[in-house]
Amino acid sequence: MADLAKLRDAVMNGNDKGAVEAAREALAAGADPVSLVTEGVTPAMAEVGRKFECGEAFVPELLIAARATKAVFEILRPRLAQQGAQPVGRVVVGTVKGDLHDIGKNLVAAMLEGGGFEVIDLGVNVTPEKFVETAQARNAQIIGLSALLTTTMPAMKATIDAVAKASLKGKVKVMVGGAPVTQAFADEIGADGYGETAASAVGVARKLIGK
Ligand code: B1M
Repeated sequence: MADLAKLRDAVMNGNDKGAVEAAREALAAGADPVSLVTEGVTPAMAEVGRKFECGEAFVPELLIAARATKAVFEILRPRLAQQGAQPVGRVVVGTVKGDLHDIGKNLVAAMLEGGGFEVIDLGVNVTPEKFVETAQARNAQIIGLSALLTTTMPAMKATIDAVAKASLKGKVKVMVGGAPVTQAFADEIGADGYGETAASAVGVARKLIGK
């Protein structure tokens, strides 16, 4: 049984080299790459977020923890992808226009890859038009939108409207998530699916394409 406490501590302390080393050790000890996400990186980032909200951590701590998370994902991504043989579907993911938060979105992208999806990650601050153009050009079945700010949640509705305007409604399903997003909001804006966590996003995406 791999010890993921070292990974969690390294991510929380923003120690990117230590986090990569702990991740490599856990993988060498036989840990499932998905468990490094669900039991390592995710709870560590949740704790950093909690400390920030209590005034026990500040922006620099958040940024170095995010950097450590990214470093771990560089080595996890290919392993997560390896777990699924044929892609079950293709998803375009990104953080919506005006929003620069990408930690949750990166976790979702990695979990989807681990769940067998081919993921096209457009990054942050993505316009509705860019989501639609990419989904069309790459023949994706799902667009996955992440938002962390209440002020950027309307960009989710704008993206759903852009999908409809391009006559893709029903052909390309839109799935939404992020801390301020709820099932009720997803229903209100006409999203096809809502994922509360990165782990649950995989099941939602599979359901959307009938897999
Ligand atoms: Co910002 N920030 N931030 N921030 N930040 C929040 C979101 C905030 C709640 C903090 C607070 O004030 N309490 C607040 C928003 C308030 C609101 O809108 N009501 C806030 C603010 C105000 C801001 C700025 C405006 C601050 C400023 O400049 N004055 C600014 C905005 C910049 C911008 O985007 N334009 C800003 C900036 C930043 C940093 C750059 C410093 C940094 C981001 C670094 C980065 O992402 N690279 C940052 C951070 C880290 C946070 C907090 C502390 C943590 C967010 C996070 O990464 N959580 C956050 C407070 C908090 O949430 N505790 C806060 C961990 C992550 C794993 O969770 O993203 O929720 P989350 O993802 C989860 C689920 O939501 C779900 O899966 C993930 C894992 O289970 N999920 C999906 C996410 N997307 C999904 C998509 C799906 C399905 C599931 O389907 C497609």
